Amino acid sequence: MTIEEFAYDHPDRDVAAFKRAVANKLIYAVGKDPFAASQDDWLNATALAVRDQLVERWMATTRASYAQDLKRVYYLSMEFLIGRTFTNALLALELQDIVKQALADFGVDIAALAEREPDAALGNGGLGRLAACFLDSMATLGVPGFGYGIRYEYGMFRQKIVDGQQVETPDYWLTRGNPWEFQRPEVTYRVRFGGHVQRREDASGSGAADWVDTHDVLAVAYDTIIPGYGTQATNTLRLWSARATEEIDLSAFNRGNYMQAVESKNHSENVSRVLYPDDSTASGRELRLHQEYFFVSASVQDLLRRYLRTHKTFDKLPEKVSIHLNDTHPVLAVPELMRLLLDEHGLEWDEAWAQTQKVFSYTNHTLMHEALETWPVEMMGRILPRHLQIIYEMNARFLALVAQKAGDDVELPRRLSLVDEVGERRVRMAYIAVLASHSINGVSGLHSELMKQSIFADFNKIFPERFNNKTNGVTPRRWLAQANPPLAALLDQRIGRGWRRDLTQLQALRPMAQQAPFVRAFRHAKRENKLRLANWIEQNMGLEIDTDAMFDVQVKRIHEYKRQLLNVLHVVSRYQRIVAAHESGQVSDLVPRVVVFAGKAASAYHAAKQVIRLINDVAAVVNNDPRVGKLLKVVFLPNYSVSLAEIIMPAADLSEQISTAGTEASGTGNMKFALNGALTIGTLDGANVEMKENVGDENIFIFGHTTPEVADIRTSGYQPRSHYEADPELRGVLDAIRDGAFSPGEPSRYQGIYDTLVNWGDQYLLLADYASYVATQARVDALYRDADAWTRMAILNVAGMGAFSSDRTIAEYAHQIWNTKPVLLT
Ligand code: T68
Repeated sequence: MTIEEFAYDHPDRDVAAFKRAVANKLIYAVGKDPFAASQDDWLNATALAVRDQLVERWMATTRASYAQDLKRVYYLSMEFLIGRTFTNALLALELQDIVKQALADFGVDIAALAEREPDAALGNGGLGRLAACFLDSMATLGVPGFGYGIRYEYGMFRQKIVDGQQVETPDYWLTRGNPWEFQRPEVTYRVRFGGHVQRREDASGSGAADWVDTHDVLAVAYDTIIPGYGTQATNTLRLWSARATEEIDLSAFNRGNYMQAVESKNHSENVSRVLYPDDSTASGRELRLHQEYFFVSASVQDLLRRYLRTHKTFDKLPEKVSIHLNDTHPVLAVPELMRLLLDEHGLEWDEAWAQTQKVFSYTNHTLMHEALETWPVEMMGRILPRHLQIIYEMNARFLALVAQKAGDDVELPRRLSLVDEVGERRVRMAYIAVLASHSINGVSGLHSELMKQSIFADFNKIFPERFNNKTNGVTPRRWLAQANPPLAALLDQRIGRGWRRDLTQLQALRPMAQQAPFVRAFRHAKRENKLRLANWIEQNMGLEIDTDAMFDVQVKRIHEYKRQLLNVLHVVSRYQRIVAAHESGQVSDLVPRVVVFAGKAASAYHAAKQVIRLINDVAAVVNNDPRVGKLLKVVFLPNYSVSLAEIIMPAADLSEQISTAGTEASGTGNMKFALNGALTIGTLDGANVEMKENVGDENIFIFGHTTPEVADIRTSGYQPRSHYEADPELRGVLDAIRDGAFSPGEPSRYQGIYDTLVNWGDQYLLLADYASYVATQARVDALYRDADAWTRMAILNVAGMGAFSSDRTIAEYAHQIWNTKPVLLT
């Protein structure tokens, strides 16, 4: 029997067949008697049965892409924030109903099972989640793509809130096994560190060298199938796990030092142990450099091996291989490819460099100076001596070229050098990315412009043709079809099912905003989603909330530039108004709101942790003040994650996207909210600008200073006190925070926040945007009072979100950067 016959003999596409498949997995793969099986056993068995069906597609796709000799895209990313896989796989296979029924026949509730699956939280935030949406879109569009990353044993930390403060606990997500991955012990590469470089004896001037006396770690592949939606096409996410080259250090063992023998093994395997939980900051730790090199070395070795299976020379490398750098974290892939071409495959420098430049492309995700990665020359020379040499050589050749173009600008070579010579010498990773890539993109129109004007201004003069924009997007499968069943069902009924693969079909909703029955049905769907979140909050936090109140939501990493603190100031102003009205015998005319926050702070980021604490302190006071009643509730949902976002996004009425203009590269939460029928209050920052263009100026609440205005305030000298003094309400808010109104046990707790905002002037100009923010919030209230007008606007937001599918983004990458063709499947 051929594999096809075997596979298609067991299509498992009816309930009875699927039940047999699950029972088989439970007994023979999980090893459990159905009578003794736990929920987790059922989940694993069902996942394995579902996975079988993906495997068939996977093999067909792999075979087709070899047969068609297609160009492959390798998406290198330190982070893939996938979340759960079970429901997503069912959606891709259109198996929800069959699996639900099959499990029900066994007395197992599919929803409860799905809840047991841990999130694969192998990322911090936007950058990692974007990579996950991109994998989904690449598979859906048939782009032959591989994600390459690290199989962290510990993902993003779990956040607990203890006495109002963030406490981090480890996320050992593999405890109960991972039924979705295939371990590939035969796909193992040696990754070398340390040692020193010897000029190769026989290498007369070719530049090749030998890297010797290294300390080595093995990289073992683990593959996860990434299914496309509405296609047989699948892709692969290949994550590397570190293994020691020897199980134990024999010499230590023979000396009788067992502990030391095991320690060295542990040391090697630490490389893939834990995700760095620092978002938007460069962390200078040595282990991070090891991680970066570990995964790019394994990935580049792997993709070269795949290429060499069907090619004898490297002439066609750029025709068959595209390597995309998701931010600078994988930039060492550049000197690694050069090293392999020069030292292992004997190419001359010019030839190797020409191919390298055609292969690489790079996405920048931040302009913040503190987030731009640099590594001390000393450290790089110690850990990666050969790579440092190659970087020096790249730099010397580049600066020779720059010198020709510099003219009177004698400072230009210093500014453009790959090595920052000021103070401790450091390698500028972003500059290597720009120099080695044929395409450099930002992630929103505004961000891409600012990128050319600021951090890469000099490069933009030399290589203007390399710079471009690719506005981010989100996958409609997870962020609408899966997360929002009530709205998805309504859309299916009114505009058909095609939006899952072509999000622009949402346009058809526009006229329906004027149809009363549709408006009612849309509001009904929103209400169901609000109830789901309210239930979650009641069950997990014991807090009862009113689903008629406006759900005003800000969920994202906690960072000063994102200005959760501005939101808190507004919350406190509402609280004070409610109390003042109450004290004077009136009832406030404010619209009832539930203000929801969620997000993690980097463990060492004190200012962000203080914001979390303040939110919780404010919540404790507001939620327990009998004068407030239903008019205001403040909720900080602990442990924000992909699966929690799937509950939150559909339930929001108002989406807070309030970063200082010019700081948020794009944002993707902004898109998820609007796609699920929330209205946005936001600054003209990141992709908010393009959302406004797509939904119409009148359907979004824009406030605050623009990017050029922010720059003007900064150059002319920001005067926060003038805002404080001019606005009595703002003063009341800040004084209350300063004087311990929300921290009575420790009145000075928030003196620092006050000083930063009022006396020192924070970098993100909170007070400069306060008046405009609060005035705009009043307009939001006014609209919410007219439920039909609000819902009409929400519908128009959904209708305008077609452009923000990650399918559109990936189609642009594929056509304009990677130049790949889709796989054809019969
Ligand atoms: C985010 N960046 C941007 N960085 O902030 C966001 N950084 O505007 C954008 O929408 C998103 O990328 C996708 O383009 C990040 O999320 C990180 O997570 C990060 C992680 C490690 C080191 C530095």
